[in-house]
Amino acid sequence: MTMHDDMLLLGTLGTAQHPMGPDAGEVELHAPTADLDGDGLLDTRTYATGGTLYVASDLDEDGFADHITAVEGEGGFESWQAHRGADGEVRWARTDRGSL
Ligand SMILES: [Ca+2]
Repeated sequence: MTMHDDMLLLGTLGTAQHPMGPDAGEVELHAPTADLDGDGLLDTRTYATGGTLYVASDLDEDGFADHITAVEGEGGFESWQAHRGADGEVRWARTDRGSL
């Protein structure tokens, strides 16, 4: 992970100004390191910022994350899925939450 990628994510997530949520907006995914769906293409990477670990996946390979799971230091997690609305804006819907 490079500092540059960290700064890109910090610009969109994990700060008080931009918490993960319905209006988090598009999240660019650079240099994925894992193949989550097993199709042979790298689609997923993790980021740690502000005490939270984010697992971000770009399953349709458009360069933007489609799924994000955020795991907090206390073990709580939330999973989110991106949807593009008729207005072209990306919004995130929480699909799961719980505790590890
Ligand atoms: Ca995508």
